[in-house]
Amino acid sequence: MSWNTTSTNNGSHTLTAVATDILGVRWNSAPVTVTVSNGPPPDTTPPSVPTGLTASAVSSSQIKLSWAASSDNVGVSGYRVYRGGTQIATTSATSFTNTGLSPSTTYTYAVAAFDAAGNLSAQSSPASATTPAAPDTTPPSAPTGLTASAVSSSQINLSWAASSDNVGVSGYRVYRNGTQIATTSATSFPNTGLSPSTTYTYAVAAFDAAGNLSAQSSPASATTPAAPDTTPPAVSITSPSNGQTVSATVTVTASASDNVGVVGVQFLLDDGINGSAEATTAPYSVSWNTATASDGSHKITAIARDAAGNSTPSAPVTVTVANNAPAPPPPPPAPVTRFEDTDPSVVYSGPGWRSDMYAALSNGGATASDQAGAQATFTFTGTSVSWIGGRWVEEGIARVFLDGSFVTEVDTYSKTKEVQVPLFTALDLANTSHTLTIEVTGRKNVASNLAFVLVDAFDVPAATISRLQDTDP
Ligand SMILES: [Ca+2]
Ligand SMILES: [Ca+2]
Ligand SMILES: [Ca+2]
Ligand SMILES: [Ca+2]
Repeated sequence: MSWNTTSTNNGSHTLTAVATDILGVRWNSAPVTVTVSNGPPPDTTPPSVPTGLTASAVSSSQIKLSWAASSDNVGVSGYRVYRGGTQIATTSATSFTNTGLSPSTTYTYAVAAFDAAGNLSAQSSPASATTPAAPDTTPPSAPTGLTASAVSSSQINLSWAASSDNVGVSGYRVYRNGTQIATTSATSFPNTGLSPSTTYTYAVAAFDAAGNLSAQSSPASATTPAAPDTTPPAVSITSPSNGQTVSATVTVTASASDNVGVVGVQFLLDDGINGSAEATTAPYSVSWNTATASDGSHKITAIARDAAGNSTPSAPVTVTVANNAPAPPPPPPAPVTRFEDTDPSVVYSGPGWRSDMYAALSNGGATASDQAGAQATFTFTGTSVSWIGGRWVEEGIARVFLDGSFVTEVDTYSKTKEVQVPLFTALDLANTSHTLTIEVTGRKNVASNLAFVLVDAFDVPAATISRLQDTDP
């Protein structure tokens, strides 16, 4: 017969064979002692399902898992790790680090426990984690096309072409003469506060969010221009001098200087109405025909300007223009001797002479005639003589003779009454005896009512000698 010892407890057992004969008599054999020794009963119970699974990304390529230990009737041998439903590892620990992952990717894990008999638990609840993006270690491309241009004496503007980057350009560092002076997110930069007439050299480099910095661009240089000129020239007139009397054509000259350079000097007469052409080279001078100005006091001003348009007027110089000979001073009034119409030196001939008496006349009276041919002849000694008469609406035309020679006619008509008027004067006579004859013509202006000619007096200035000659006696 066959004996399955596994149905018997391990240990010592006595085996006895019993025979029964035909008569039913039992005959026992001598006992045999055996020891049953079988292993424990086979384990068919799987471990408990793992719980508490957590997944956390520790880098862009690693996720760490951990979970609570399972239990088992005999003992947990280990755990299977699944990713996306596929076993990727076994471990006896309750944690696992999954390496070699892709960045920015979500992974889902589960674990199951197994025992030594190969019993496998169900999979745990899943846990997921996402790897972070891979760190950026690639710098942007170096900027190209850098240009620098001076826009003023204190500012240079930079611009360049944008760099590229595997992730993205965050900004640019700007270097001047090798030293970083700024960062900017733009592709241009105005560098202000510079010194005039100075050359500056620039470069730029791009950086990304991870702090990777590109190589510097090729350098670009620019030179600031000189500072603008805001200082006007200084100018003064050197000729003519203040107070000088000028005539004909004179040269007007100015001295001018400037921090940069005098472009030209213009001269203005008086209020600048008459400006000269501009003198553009030193000595700054123009020719001035003073006859184009009136005689008398004039003011000359010079205005100097520089290339930047700054200008200054000089202090004015006042000159006296004198092109016309001054009028000779009037001779001192010579004493005049008046001879009345009644003086014996006056001889009347011809018709019609009569006296007119009223206060406005010289010495209160005059002698008049309206008859043609009537003459009054005055004899005197002197170098000049004046016939003193009157004009009115009753007065006519006289003829005047000097030393017997006809000189002129005198119309003594006037719409208003004028008395003691010099009606005729003879000058520059030889200083000898002369006659002055007044002849009544009987004719008259058509406007006049009558033809009277009035003889009121004669004036004879004393002879004057203006200049003594060495030939004079
Ligand atoms: Ca088990
Ligand atoms: Ca990068
Ligand atoms: Ca200047
Ligand atoms: Ca008189």
